[in-house]
Amino acid sequence: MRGVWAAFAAVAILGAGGPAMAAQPKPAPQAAPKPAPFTFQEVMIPMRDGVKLQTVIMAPANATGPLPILLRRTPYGVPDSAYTEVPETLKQLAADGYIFVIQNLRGRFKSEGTFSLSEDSTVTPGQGTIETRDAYDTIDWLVANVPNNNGRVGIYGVSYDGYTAGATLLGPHPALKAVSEQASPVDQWMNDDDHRYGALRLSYDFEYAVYEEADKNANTHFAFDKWDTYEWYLGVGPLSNLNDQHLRGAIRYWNEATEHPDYDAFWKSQAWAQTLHRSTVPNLNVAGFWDQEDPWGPWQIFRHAGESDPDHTDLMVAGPWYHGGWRGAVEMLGAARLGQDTSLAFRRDIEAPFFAYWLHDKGAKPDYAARMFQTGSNVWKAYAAWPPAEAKATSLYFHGDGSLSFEPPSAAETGKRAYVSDPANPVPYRQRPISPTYPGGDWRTWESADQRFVDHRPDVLTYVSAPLDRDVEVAGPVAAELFAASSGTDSDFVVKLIDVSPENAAKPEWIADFGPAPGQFARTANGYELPIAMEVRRGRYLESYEHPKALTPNKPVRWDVPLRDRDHVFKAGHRIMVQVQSTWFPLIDRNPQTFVPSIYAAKAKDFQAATQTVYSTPDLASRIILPVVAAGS
Ligand code: PG9
Repeated sequence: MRGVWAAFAAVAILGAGGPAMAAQPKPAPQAAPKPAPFTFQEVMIPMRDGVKLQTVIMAPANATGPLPILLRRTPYGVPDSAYTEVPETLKQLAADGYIFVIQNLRGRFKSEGTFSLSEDSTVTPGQGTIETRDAYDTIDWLVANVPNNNGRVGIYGVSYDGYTAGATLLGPHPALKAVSEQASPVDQWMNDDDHRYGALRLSYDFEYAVYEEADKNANTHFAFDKWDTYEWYLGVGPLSNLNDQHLRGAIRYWNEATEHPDYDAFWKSQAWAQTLHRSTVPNLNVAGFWDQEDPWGPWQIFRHAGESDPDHTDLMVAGPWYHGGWRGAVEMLGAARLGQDTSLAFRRDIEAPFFAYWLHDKGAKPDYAARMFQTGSNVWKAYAAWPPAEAKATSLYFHGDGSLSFEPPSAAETGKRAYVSDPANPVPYRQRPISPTYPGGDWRTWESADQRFVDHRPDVLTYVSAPLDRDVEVAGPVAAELFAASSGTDSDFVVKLIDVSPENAAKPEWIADFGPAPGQFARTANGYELPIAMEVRRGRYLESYEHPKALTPNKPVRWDVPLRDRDHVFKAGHRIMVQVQSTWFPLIDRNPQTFVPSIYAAKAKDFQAATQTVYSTPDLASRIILPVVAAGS
């Protein structure tokens, strides 16, 4: 999420004065400078153990009475001067009047203490995490020391900042009245940034560990000597070479991740949301359906806090967003126009009213359990409960001829299809060249990229339906149940659920400057293969996350692939597609396809090609399970 906050920092730095200029002709008289919208103060706030945290306080310069405090806690750095104008992404909140407080986490930048990614989310029973306690102490100090505050505090933030917001729910200060965690991770082995059900998110985990832990005073990009990281990671060979040849043991989080391949106490002690069992403070949980980093955590927090929520203060919002997209201006998804700035709508109609109600006594208490921007139909929906009761689990079956239909396979059909998965030639997760994660700027939208770029590969199986004769509305948790075998003793299966636009759906259009990378991207909706859900499962963890087990070669078994919550309409005339593959590189590290005690210690000889077979017989009926809302319900 660093992009959005980095932009804030850039505004602040430019506001502080640009480079020295050579002598210039006398400037023409200028209009008087606009009054600064915020006052600025930097303080070091003491925590209970004496560690002091660098904190900036920006109060509206024109405040006429006491205001609530909106806190954001971050590992990415705080502004070094006041916003010279209200950032676009805060305008809707700022209109109600807040004292904005931003704090660096312990061990980051000028904040004292040490920072470790793993220790930071480790739970101490009964006390939450370090961030639960530091937020408590910070709020205690703020309400006692910030002039003209009204005694109420809200906390919000995206991603890491979202985690620090979410962790307050484990032990909130009495002055904390509203929390909006946005894209918070909750369990880095099970899902989100670092792994997916134990499969390592290689490029993200490696590059983020360096980003955060290489230097206390900076966010550090690993210095690749190739722009196409697909080629770079492939050239590294077995994963142990990353430490042997590059990091040399200097990055603690990378060492820990590779020393703990399985779901052991190290990871379980960081699964902080498992200890949340009630809605302690009104909480607005926000997720992006196309979030390429933390799409899963907010749903877990919503579900855990919802275990006891008598006052209906546990809320869920999701929309057509990449990681943090709701703080940007998302008007498109892939090649589809959404008909509005969905991010602005969220901030104006959902986020600002949520905080205004709990911190200003303004407006009405939110009366929904969930708000979703439903894609396909492209409308905002309000749900009294999530998942909606009217959605019924409906099977979409694979067939041996490559088709997909709501009819189960018959005994007369060819009941299987196969391909060879070769770790020496893995399927790229997005079109090459695959730039380094953050600096390239194209990382944030890869999950909505057209999947035609892999259609031609012999190691990608495609199943596709006939054009739909009616809309298929899907609202709730989606899953795949794959019956598949590998000739190896370990293996991965990746399942992608795709919405295929009809040909001639729209005139080809050129969209200038989509994203921060300069240049133009040609995009057309015609035949666009838009991923709706994608996930990976690793064979060694099918039976147990704690105790990996070898697969029996060529024996078909069931692969349950959770595809998370969705709210999407496959429109009449569109087709539904599924792609199945066994590599997704370098997003996911290569499975050697030979069972070894730890993949992170696998040797070059362990990486072997394997024949992968996907079944679609009456007994081994591979399917996607869709929560379909019946027309008219
Ligand atoms: N996805 C980032 C992150 C959060 C928490 C832990 C590790 C990484 C982020 O954008 O902050």
